[in-house]
Amino acid sequence: MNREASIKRETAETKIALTLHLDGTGKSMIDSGIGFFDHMLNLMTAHGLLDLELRCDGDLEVDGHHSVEDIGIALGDAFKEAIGDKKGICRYGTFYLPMDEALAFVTLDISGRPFLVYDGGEMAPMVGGFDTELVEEFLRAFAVHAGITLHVKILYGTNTHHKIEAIFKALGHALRIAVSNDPKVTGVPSTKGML
Ligand SMILES: [Mn+2]
Repeated sequence: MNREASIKRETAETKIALTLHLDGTGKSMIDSGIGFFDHMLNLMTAHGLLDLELRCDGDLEVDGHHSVEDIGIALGDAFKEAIGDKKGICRYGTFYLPMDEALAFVTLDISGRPFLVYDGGEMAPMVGGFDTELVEEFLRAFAVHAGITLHVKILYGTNTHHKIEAIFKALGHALRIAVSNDPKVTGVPSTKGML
């Protein structure tokens, strides 16, 4: 089974085209229009061993909000399509990731029940041209559209670049674990028989 999906999404605010492979090697070609966000998506795909091609032409003359949120939506839609019937997957993924002085915790469930719990703590308002409030907007859009339960917490740290980087790397690792195949799981990993 080829676990991949391509999404084209166009609104008055953003035009997005992306292709996601869940069983990749961590290759990416990403142009979101926001340098710091490209850096974060690159890290997520590299650490998640996903392959991601993504281009977004968004209304950055307004700010980065529409682009970041809509990329979350499109990436979530692609994930949901690519994961398919969820047979044989580990389903849960949990990871602690240190980045120098910062520590991020991410745990997720490919549950079909979209939910985000986010506690990023205090952050500087901007990193480069990226508004740090958009971390939560991206994660919520991704979790809702992917159909996953996602909990993200920064336990401690001081540098905002490090904190956000730790979140995206941890998310990559948690996804990598959750989507991987467990040879002992033959069907859908739920007592209900579906996710
Ligand atoms: Mn960095």
